[in-house]
Amino acid sequence: MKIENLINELGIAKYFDQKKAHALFVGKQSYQGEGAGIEVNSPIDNQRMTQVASANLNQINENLASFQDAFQKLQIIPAPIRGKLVKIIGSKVQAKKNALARMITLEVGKPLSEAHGEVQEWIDICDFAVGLSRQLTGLTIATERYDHRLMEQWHPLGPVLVISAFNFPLAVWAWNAMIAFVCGDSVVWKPSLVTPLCSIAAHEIVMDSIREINKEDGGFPTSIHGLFLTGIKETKELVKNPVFPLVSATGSVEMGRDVNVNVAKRLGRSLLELGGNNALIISNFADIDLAIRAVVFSAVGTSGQRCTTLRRLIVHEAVEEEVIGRLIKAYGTLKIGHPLDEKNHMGPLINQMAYNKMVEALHLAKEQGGTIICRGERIYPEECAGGYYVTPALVKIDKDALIVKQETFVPILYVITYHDLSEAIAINNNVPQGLSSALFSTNILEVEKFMSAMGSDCGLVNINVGTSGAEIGGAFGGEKETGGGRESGSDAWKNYMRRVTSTINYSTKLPLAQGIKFEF
Ligand code: UN1
Repeated sequence: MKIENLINELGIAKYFDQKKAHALFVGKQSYQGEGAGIEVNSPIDNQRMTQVASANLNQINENLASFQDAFQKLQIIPAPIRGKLVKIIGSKVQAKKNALARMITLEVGKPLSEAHGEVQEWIDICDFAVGLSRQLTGLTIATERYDHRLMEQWHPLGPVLVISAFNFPLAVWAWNAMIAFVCGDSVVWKPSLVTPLCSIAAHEIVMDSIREINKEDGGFPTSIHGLFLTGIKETKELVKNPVFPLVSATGSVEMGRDVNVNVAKRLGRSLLELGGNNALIISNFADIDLAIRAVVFSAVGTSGQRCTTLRRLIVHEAVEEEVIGRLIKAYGTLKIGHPLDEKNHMGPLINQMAYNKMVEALHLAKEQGGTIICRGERIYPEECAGGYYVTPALVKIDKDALIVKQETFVPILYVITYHDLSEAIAINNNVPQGLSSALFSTNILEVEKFMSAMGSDCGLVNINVGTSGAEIGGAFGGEKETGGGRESGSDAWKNYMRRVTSTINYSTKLPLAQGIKFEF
């Protein structure tokens, strides 16, 4: 498939038709990048697809005021009308689903079926946000004073900076941006520079949708959305800028720590979705068939490059032999190769650096006493030899090995044995991260224990379901080094608004709270 055809189909060729590609998108205005050029290589074969430019800090700073202006206009548009915009976005995404999925596969290397799933997440969050646009409700609270009313209102917050990672180039931004729009916020997006084409395509869909809604409802400034293809240094400066009351960032713990410190210094709000080091427990009461299916998808889906990827399998000693035997068999049937070929289960790693990390982690695991059950080695599928394809690794290791506490963003699954459920829960919790967790068991006592306050300490707790593949309707995120943020469904929208507590006196007296007397 030719990248040019896909660029045309997504209507973004105009951003590449000059000597330098566009890198700064401020609503319908866009500017050529004055910063360094960025090669866009496909992980499929490591071949260059195109080149884009990056925006430098001067040109970024010159344009920031637009998002503040756009926010002022957006916040007075009624929320259900803001919802109409998101409804149009959802229908345009649906119409371009195939092209968007292909672009994800080309830029990230994930299998086409998973890429379709990612676009579906964008469509789903649009549906969710449209419904939400009529449900941004606040409480009315009983007041202690006569003839008073006490209530909460939720108002738009301001321009939101969204920083997203390479592995979900559309979905994670969409969780943020679609909700932010119905909440009345403008959005500035700094995507991973590994996936610039997906982000330009997404920006274009937002612009087309604004054009369309303005034909009937009018008043939507295009600068409610901006896209900055820019580097780490520039992003660090953006994070410090008080023009963004909220910074929502997805990526490594190291990046999140930096964002957190710099946003906290100016007393802004940050929403962090960082590393996971997710475990799945297979109890002696588990339906093993079901468990094996969940384990394989959770461990090797997206080549182990989801924050929800299963990295630690905690197996009861009574079923350990059976589980390992069946996993070896299942791993042996996996097809690894070109991600556009729908018979393949697994595509490449994102780049050489990821491959190097895999080699290093396997080396350390061995050094720390691990036994390699499935080797995890580089293979060279036909037609895509330059890409970094690997077979997934399975390593039996002690629960206290240091490597098990780290998130390595590749398909390595550590297998740990346990004796009783309390021990398994302790192992589940004994890592710095706290995103996703799962228990396979048909024993209600075990299930309830795992879900209780004394159970898993993660943000996502699954029973007889793998660690990855969360639906958008729930709040997504985790505890500890995962960062504590919650995105997408449930009441995550509250992050994107400011809460006002209002007290109204409809009497002719002025009673003071707490019964205080103050007469003069
Ligand atoms: C991520 O890897 O950052 O739950 C997000 C899942 C997907 C999203 C993962 N819905 O695996």
